[in-house]
Formats: sequence, structure tokens, C-alpha cells
Amino acid sequence: MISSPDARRRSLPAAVAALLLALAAVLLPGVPASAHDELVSSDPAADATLDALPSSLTLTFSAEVLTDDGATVIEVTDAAGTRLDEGAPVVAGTEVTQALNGEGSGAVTVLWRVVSSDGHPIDGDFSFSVPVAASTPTPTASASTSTPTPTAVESSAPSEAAETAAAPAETASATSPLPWILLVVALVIVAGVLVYVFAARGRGDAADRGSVGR
Ligand SMILES: [Cu+2]
Repeated sequence: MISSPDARRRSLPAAVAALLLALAAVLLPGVPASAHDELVSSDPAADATLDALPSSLTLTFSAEVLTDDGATVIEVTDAAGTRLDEGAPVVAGTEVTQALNGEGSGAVTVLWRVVSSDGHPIDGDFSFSVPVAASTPTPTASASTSTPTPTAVESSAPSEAAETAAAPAETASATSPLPWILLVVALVIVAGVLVYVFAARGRGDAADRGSVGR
């Protein structure tokens, strides 16, 4: 099939077409994306840590977003899912402002959707954090302080047991060197006796050889 010249001639345009399609797939998605507006900045900024929930939220886009009814949606919720946005968002040129209300605590999530100046809807989300409400930390703080206490008692109990267990081991190791010293002393004595005996024999041999040879 591949060796046939006709097949090669037919497959060449197909290969070129496939190559062009692949190039188009790589290059073309960038074209409409660059035409979309983008969220340039926000106030509060993404991942910001604030002292308190601000009274409003402002999003700044790269171009004027459309002001059609329902085109702009902003949902602001806290960690518990409580809605913090109040009233409709206000679009003014490239800026969208959303009034906030409530006592948001912890992570605050902002979901936004606007219609880009080219008519395409774009959306995104980000979050910032505000201090956790005063009523919430009390049970978590008492729970965290009460939890380590039993673990501290549990951890001290095995260490005491380990110390008492280690004490007999130390006395055992303290008494054990004495038999070893006695054994070494006995070996030294035996060795000394053997050396004396062999030395005496050697002297005897030398004396014999000396009397004969020299
Ligand atoms: Cu677009």
C-alpha cells in the first residue's frame, strides 16, 4: 500500500492538509482569546488578607464590558456559603463595582461573569481572606488546648516506664564487667604460666644445644 506510487501521490495532499490543520489548532485558539477582555486587577486583590470585609468590591477589565441586563453577575460568598454581595453590580466603563454587606469570615470567594466588549461572556473567580469572626475561634481554641493535655500525659507515662525499664538494664550492665575482669585476669595468669613454662623449656633446649654445639 505504502510502496504504491499512486497511494503516495494521493497521501501527500492529505498529509499537507493534516499538517495545516495541526498548525491551525496550535495557532488559532490564541486569536479569539486575545480579542477577549481580561480581568486586569481587583480591589481587594486576589489572595489578599484584609482586616475586615470591605464595603464594596471593584473589578477592572482590559476593555469596557457590556452593560446589557444580566450581562454582569458577581457572587461573593464566605467560607460558610453566606452571600456577601448586596444589590446589583454597577458597570462603569472598564470597572465593575459590587457592594458588599455582612460579616464575612475566613476565605471570601468572588465568582464573576461579564460580557466582553467583543460580545463573548468571560468569567473567573478569586478569593481573599478576612479575619475569622470572634465567636468561631473559641471552640476551636479550647478544643486545640484540651487535646494536647491527654497526649502529654500519655507520652510521659511510657517514658517513665522506659526509665524504670532502663534502670535494671543499667545495674545489670554495671555488675556484668566483674566476671569479665575475673576471666581476663584468669586468662592473663594462664598465659603467664604458659609463657613461663615454654620460656623455661626454651632455655633448657638452648642450654642443651649450647652444651652440644658451642
Ligand atoms: Cu471573544
